[in-house]
Formats: sequence, C-alpha cells, structure tokens
Amino acid sequence: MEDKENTSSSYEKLVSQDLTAEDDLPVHRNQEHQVTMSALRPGFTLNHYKMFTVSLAVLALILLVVDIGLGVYYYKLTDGDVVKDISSEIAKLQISYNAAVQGRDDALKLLATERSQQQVTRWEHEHLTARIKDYGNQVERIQMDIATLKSQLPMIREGCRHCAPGWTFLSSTCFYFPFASTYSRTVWQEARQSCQRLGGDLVVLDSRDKQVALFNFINTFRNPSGILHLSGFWIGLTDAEDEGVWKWLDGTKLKEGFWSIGEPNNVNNEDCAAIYPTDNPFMAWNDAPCEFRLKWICESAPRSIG
Ligand code: MAN
Ligand code: CA
Repeated sequence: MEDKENTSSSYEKLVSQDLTAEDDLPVHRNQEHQVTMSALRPGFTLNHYKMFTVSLAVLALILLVVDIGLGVYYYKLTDGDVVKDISSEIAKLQISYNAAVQGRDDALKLLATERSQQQVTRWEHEHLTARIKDYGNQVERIQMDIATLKSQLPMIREGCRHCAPGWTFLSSTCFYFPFASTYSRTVWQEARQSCQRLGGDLVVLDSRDKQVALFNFINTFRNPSGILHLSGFWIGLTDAEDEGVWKWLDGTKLKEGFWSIGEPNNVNNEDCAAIYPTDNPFMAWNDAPCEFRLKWICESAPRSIG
C-alpha cells in the first residue's frame, strides 16, 4: 500500500511538472509527452507482463505436448510395430537374398557341370566320328572280301563236287596245299610220297592256265623277308634219269618251262624242280638239289562231272 501511494504521488508530481514546463518549451512539447507516456504508464506494463507470462506458459505447454508426441512417435519407431515390421521385412529380405545367392551358386555349379559335360560330349563326338570313319573303311574292306568270297563260291562248290575234302578245285584240277604248320618242309622224294598217300602226286604244270593259277595262289603266301631258295614248292618235274632232260612224273617230256632267268643251271647237282613266288608267273622255276627241304604242292584228277 505504501508503494502504491508513493507511486501515485510521484505520478501527480510528474504531471504537474509536466504541465508547468509546457509553456517554456512549446516547440517539442508533444514529442516529449509521447515518450514519457509510453515508458512510464504503470497499468499497461503490468498487463504486458501478464500476457507475456501466459504466452510463455502456453508455449511451454505446446512444447510439452509436442515433446510428448515426439516421445510417443519415437517409442513407436523404436519399439513399436513399425520397427517390428521393418525388422521382419529386413529378415525376410535377408532370407530372400541368401536364397538368391545360394541359387546363383547352385546355378554356377550346374553351369560348370554342364560345360564339363559338354566338353566330354564334344570329345565323344570326335571319337565317334573317327570310329565311324574307321567303320566305313572296315565296311569297304568287308564288302571287298565278300565280293572275293562270292567269286570263289563256284570254285569251292565245284571243289566239293569234284575234289576230296581239303583239296582245292583250280583250273579244272584238284590241288592240295600242305601249307599248314603241321607240314614241315621236306625233301623232294618225301614230298612226293606224302602226295601219294593222299591219293595224288606232285603237281604237273604242263599248261599256262595251271601255271598262272598256282603261281597266283602261292604268291598269297609270299614272304619277302624269307630266304629265297627255301621259299619254293616242289613240283613233279625232274631230270634225275637223264641230266638236262626234264620230265614230268607221268613220263612226258617238258615242252614249255617257266624257268627264272639263268635256270636251270644245275649248280649243285640240281635234279628236282620247284616253283617260287616271284614277280613274273612265267619266270618262276628253279632247279634245286633234291635234298633241299621245301614245301610242296599235290595234284589229283577231279571226280568226273555227272
Ligand atoms: C641260287 C641259285 C639257284 C640255285 C639255288 C640253290 O638261288 O644259284 O640256281 O638253285 O641258289 O643252290
Ligand atoms: Ca638252280
């Protein structure tokens, strides 16, 4: 109360002073009056403070509400369903990612396996192509063999009709070729007896047809690395009775001989003749010592056709 009275009296003093001074300073009176009123009016200042305080309180309340709201929102973000959903989504994405990586690795392994398999298939293809070519060559050879055997069929069939088992029908005659390993080379006389035991005799080559037929046959057994004078086959021709006079076993004299160049030369008391596999069917005979051990060829008359 004392303050209010002091303030009120001070205010009255100031007003009276102000009114007194108005006459002395007429020029600046209104201006100074305004400044003094705004700065010193006590009722207006108090309201202003009250309003200011209320405003501050309201602002504080608003900030508090906003703060609580942010807190709630933060709680929802950090501990609420949204975070849970995001974590769950991340976990799902991680699983999907792991599955995709696993799938990629599996696909890479499969690709490597497929490439390896493709390489193997390529090698197999090359190998099979080479084998097919080889088979083609074999088929050609087999077809040629079949054609040869077919051409020999009539001869074999005829051989069965006209010759004893094991004998070959060639040039209208039955021949026996004791070429098997069970027959070792032997002297001329023993070869002849062997043929006789089989029902024949050593071969008589008294025609070009027979000479060519037998020459071709023995040439299939030619051994170029063998010893030449041991590669012959005894035939039924000898000059043992009369040197230089060659006779067949049936007693007929030789008319046309198919001697090699320089033969017969009788260089070693050579009274027996043999046929050799050479390059010329009409130059294929040699006279050799009858004690030489050679292979031989037998002949027998065919059974009559009928
Ligand atoms: C060589 C030649 C023939 C002879 C034989 C066997 O091959 O001299 O004339 O018959 O040897 O001695
Ligand atoms: Ca000779």
